Amino acid sequence: ADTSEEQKFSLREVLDSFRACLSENKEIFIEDYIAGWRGLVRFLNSLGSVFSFITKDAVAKIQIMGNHLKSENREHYVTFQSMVKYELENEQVEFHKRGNLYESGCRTILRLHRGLQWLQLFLDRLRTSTEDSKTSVMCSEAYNESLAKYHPWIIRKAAGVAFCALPGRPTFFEVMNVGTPEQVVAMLGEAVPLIAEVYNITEELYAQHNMLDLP
Ligand code: 1Q0
Repeated sequence: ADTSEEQKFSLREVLDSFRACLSENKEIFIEDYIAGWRGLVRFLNSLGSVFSFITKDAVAKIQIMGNHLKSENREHYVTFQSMVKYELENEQVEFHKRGNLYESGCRTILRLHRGLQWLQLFLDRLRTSTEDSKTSVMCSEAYNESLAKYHPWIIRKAAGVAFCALPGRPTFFEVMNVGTPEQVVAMLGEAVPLIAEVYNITEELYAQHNMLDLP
């Protein structure tokens, strides 16, 4: 097959990864979750270099998790649940102050998890939007309800600038590479509850272990 075609983003494959990350007994597979994030980053990068300060941090976190997946401890980094158990038992989680465990899987996933909440809110707005809705407005509303509360002023400011560079809804739908606007909306109708489920399971796991504020 033509490789340029293979590398083309499609929301479908991101959706497939997030679907595959959910196990039957509601555990979350790290490898598929990270694959979902790789697809999202690829999408955002295809929209232009204004977003590279956003993707840079996401890529760094994907890389940290990739290292865990390849490490000698990889047997513990299969699901979020096994990772949490392993890192807690081996004192690999810092609860009060950021120290030298910057590469802890738990704190790293927590950052992506907060990003997933933004995604869920944004995609839901996109799903219910009309032709003349502004992506930048939907994006910043979703951001203000999620990630913004964890970011200092300077990042919020820079994020606001980046949002203004987002393409309009028609272009956005096209780049998603799913089909007609109706097909995009149908796909989003599938994506939103799925992402919400992944988000809710993670949120509950982190809450159980008092890990929602890891530094
Ligand atoms: C389309 C625009 C996407 C905007 C997403 C919100 C971006 C918020 C701005 C994030 C700035 C990141 C700068 C660094 C932040 C870190 O300090 C922070 C904390 O980490 P640490 O190690 O310092 O404690 N990191 C984070 O908060 C991580 C945030 C990750 C969010 C990355 C979101 C990237 C999303 C990409 C997907 C876009 C797909 C759009 C639509 C998809 C349609 C199929």
